[in-house]
Amino acid sequence: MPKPSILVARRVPPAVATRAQAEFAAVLPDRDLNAAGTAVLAVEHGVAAVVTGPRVRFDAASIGALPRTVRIIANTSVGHDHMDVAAAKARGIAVTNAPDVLTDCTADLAMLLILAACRRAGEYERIMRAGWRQGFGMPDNLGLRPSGKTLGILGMGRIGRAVAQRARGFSMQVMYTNRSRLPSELEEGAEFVPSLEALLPRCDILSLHLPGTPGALPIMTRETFAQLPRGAVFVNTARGSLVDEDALIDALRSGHLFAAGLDVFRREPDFDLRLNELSNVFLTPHVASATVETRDAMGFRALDNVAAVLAGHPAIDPV
Ligand code: 8YV
Repeated sequence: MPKPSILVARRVPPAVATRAQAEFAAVLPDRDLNAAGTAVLAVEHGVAAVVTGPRVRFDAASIGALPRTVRIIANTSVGHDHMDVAAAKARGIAVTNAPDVLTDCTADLAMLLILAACRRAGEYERIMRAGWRQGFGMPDNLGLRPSGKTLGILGMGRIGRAVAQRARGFSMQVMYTNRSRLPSELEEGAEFVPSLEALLPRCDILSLHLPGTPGALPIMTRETFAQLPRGAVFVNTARGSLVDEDALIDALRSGHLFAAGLDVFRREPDFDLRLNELSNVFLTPHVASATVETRDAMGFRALDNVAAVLAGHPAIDPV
């Protein structure tokens, strides 16, 4: 029986490409394709599956442009807010994501941003790269001690819990809010706070771990930033759409926020360049999952989903 034809529409690590070619008749362009480019190649090759990721917006029209041969769109990401899942389902296309495999790396990056923002890692690094000659004035350049601080986690799913687990190693007090309280064995020692309004005033540091919801209003606004205590630190490894960036920039400029650590932005990759003018932000280019091990695992998870669906089984990670 001929191997089913699939389109891997984003660059994947060599091990993932090798497996795709071994198991499928895989079309592997050497660049990330946008939705239109994906449709062109999917039609040309009559593929049964598309592997893609969160940088590519698949709205109803882009899904409608895919050929009828497509049975699954497998995302290498856990997030699927870039995709009109209902439109795909209406067309009989399964949509999957890649949960679990990036939990640890995303939590690691959240900790990195917490530490970097508190300890002013970006500023210090820039001082070194400038030759360290300019005056380094105590006490104006002091950071904050993360140990012993109260960390608020907004969204206590897999990644939120992994952050709570790590924060305990830094002797932080961890509080969280979530749609509902978790069973105590999943709470990682964190205290449940029933609402955002109750959580925010208690946070020295706030870290977001909610999924993005297409079209939803941001949860971090002028009002919610104002509910954080003056001098709080804000971290986002979840989605830029959760944040009103004008409000964030104003809170950083005014000193209401001591600092922020940001991996995700409302517009990517052409993020708001006013952030670059602020010394109290530590920025990374949406790389929470970007390790050798995790990117392999994300690609393999997408291929596992493709293999399941094309073999007539239910998807492993349906969304
Ligand atoms: C991205 C992510 O896939 O999984 C998600 O939802 O946002 C990330 O893992 C990755 O950073 C590449 O864009």
